[in-house]
Amino acid sequence: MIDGRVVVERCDVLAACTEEPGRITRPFASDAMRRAHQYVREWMRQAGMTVTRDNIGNLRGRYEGTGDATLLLGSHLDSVRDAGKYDGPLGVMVALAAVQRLHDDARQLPFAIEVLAFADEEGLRYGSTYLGSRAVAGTFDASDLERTDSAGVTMAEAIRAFGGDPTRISDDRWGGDLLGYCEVHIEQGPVLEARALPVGVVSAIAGQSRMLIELTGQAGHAGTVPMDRRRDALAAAAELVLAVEAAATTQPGLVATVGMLDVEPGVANVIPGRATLSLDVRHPDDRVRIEACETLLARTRELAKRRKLAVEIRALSENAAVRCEPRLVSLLTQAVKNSKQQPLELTSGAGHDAVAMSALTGACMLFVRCKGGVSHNPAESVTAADVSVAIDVLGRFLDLLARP
Ligand code: HGY
Ligand code: MN
Ligand code: MN
Repeated sequence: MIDGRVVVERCDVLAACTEEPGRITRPFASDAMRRAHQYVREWMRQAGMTVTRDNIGNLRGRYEGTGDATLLLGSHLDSVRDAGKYDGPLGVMVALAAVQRLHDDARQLPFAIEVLAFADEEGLRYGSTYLGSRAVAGTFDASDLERTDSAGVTMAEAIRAFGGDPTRISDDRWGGDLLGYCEVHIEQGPVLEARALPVGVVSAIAGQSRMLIELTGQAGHAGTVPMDRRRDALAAAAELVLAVEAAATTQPGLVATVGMLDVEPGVANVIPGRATLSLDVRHPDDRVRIEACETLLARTRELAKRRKLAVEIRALSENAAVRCEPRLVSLLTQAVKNSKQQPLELTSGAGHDAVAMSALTGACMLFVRCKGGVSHNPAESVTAADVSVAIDVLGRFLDLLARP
């Protein structure tokens, strides 16, 4: 019977599908993604599924049932740069394992199951989030097709090169009767480990705002421009980074991060003329998040004015907080109990495809303990035993949904 050990082995296989040898980097519509699809396509086939790939580049495995409705399972196959093995792929592999068990037992449920291996949750290549799940949910923003990657390739060109038709993304929208969406994902936080629990049920997902801030001063000679005559973009960015950290530490539940900082011209003996930084702000309460963003942007404009710099702010993505569907949450909690595990409900600070899918249908999530809560880091780690629990819980969730 397929178990956590096989799932962990499969995540190892997918980890080798990378654009950067020596570390895991699997962007949207990349050759690495194409290689990952070859493995997942075969594992879907072994689980008795028919496999299709839609225009945006989601891989979809369908396991027929005796009724017309469909339950959607899944997670994403893309990664951040220098990622861990499990953020995304674990959810797809656990879903496939639950279907494999049905297939091995020649069982059909009174509903079909479709496992969605999403094309892009992280936004690494184009800065946009949830491309795959938005296409399925019917909320894909066609203007994103004009976004260009670091090599100047538009999203439309990347989709076409990957075998999709960018003019027909709307065909990817789900049409038909749905029971809901369930996503298994590593917790990416410390709670389950602290409570010594293998799995947890997600009650809500924090909202997030992501933007780019460009500060423009004046490049100059590091040896000749007096300190009081400089318009140093990096010094301004440094002040802003510390202001972001200070603002987040004063507000419970708020997290704010500057994850990317690009300096031009980036030469030791030149005063930086331009600094571009990313800003990621999150909170379970949208009002708090929006207010925090307003405060931080006002602070940005104030320091830019004081330092005689120009400032340009570009929104990258904005996602409201999402409450998981109460009926599915209670079924998933019952499945945890039926699995002889202690149930725990927790919120997610990380965003997930469940955010986008909640626009289409009721969504729920099962978290799996990960070592030290570490994620977006090659040290990401799970145990096969915990993954076996997750497969068992998901199977019991299916059984509960199948009850008349
Ligand atoms: O950033 C996030 O929350 C997710 O990992 N994309
Ligand atoms: Mn993820
Ligand atoms: Mn992630």
